[in-house]
Amino acid sequence: MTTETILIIGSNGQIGTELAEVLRASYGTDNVVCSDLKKPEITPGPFEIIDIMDREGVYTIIKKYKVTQVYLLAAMLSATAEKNPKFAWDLNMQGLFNILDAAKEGIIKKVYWPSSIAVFGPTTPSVNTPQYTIMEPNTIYGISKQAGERFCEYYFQKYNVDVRSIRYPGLIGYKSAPGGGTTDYAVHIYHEALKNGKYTCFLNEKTTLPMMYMPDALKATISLMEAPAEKVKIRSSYNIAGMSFNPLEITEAIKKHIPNFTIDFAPDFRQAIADSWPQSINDQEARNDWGWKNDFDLQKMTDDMIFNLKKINLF
Ligand code: NAD
Ligand code: AKB
Repeated sequence: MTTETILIIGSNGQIGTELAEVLRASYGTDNVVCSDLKKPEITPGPFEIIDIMDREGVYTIIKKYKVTQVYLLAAMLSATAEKNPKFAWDLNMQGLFNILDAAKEGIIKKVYWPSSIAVFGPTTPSVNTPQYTIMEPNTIYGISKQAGERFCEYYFQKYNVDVRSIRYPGLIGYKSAPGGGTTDYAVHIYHEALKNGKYTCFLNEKTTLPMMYMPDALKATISLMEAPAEKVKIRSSYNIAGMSFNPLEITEAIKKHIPNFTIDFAPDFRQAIADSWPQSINDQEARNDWGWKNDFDLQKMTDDMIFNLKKINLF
């Protein structure tokens, strides 16, 4: 029987919706408490309204459930953050401090906090980007993630806080909607392909970005959290890679199922964000340290996305 009680903060979002399912399947429904700013219509297990900015409120819920691990997913993503940089910085940083401090004070044992490929910037080598390299992000989201990584490592070194983190690429899944990122097109494209047979992409055709199918991201997250502490050698955040593609390549993969599917392009402000990010990621450290290995490439993900979206939405 598990002795862990897990709190997911930001559980209504793209990752949280799916992470709650897999954590509950493995740790038991009642041992995983979900939380967000609003209560969703369906709550298959314990749910609490939490504003991550409200330190007292967060501590009250942690104590109420005797929480041992927190997965902190509440944040503002790259595209939305550019529209409200000050608020994004406050949310992304204060939220992290509230949880790192709870761990420092010993009221929780383990923290998961996701970083992003957005920590890299235009001066980073963009192909096969290594774990350790130049990092000069020029988006507020990337700046907050880079600062967050530095604080995670600092709290580990100074206060022995067991914090673990992954630099996710753009995540793609069929169970939940993306929440305001630059890579969101790679989810929308499947829905539009099935609904309308065409899609207008907000990035140009040559924009190659690192991406990952949600089952791989969930597998990585849980493997890292369950790895023995001595195997987690990086306490800032780990590079992980799944696949890399541009809008034309995902179009070709979709056309294997929907031959008449067409795409056109109307790049907007998100193009500059995408242009500042790497095209592909080197994840050797994650593979060596805790055995990370992806399962999905572009075509395998596309086959699964289309199969499941058809099943769910009856397109
Ligand atoms: P999302 O925007 O879909 O979900 C975030 C959730 O946080 C939302 O449900 C929102 O209501 C909640 N939230 C916002 N403000 C809050 C507050 N003050 N208190 C409590 N909850 C609040 O985001 P996501 O895609 O699920 O991402 C989760 C984390 O993973 C973020 O840190 C994000 O930066 C990171 N990440 C995501 C991706 C991706 O492609 N989805 C890639 C890299 C990193
Ligand atoms: C975004 O586009 O903001 C996210 C990310 C890669 O961090 N999907």
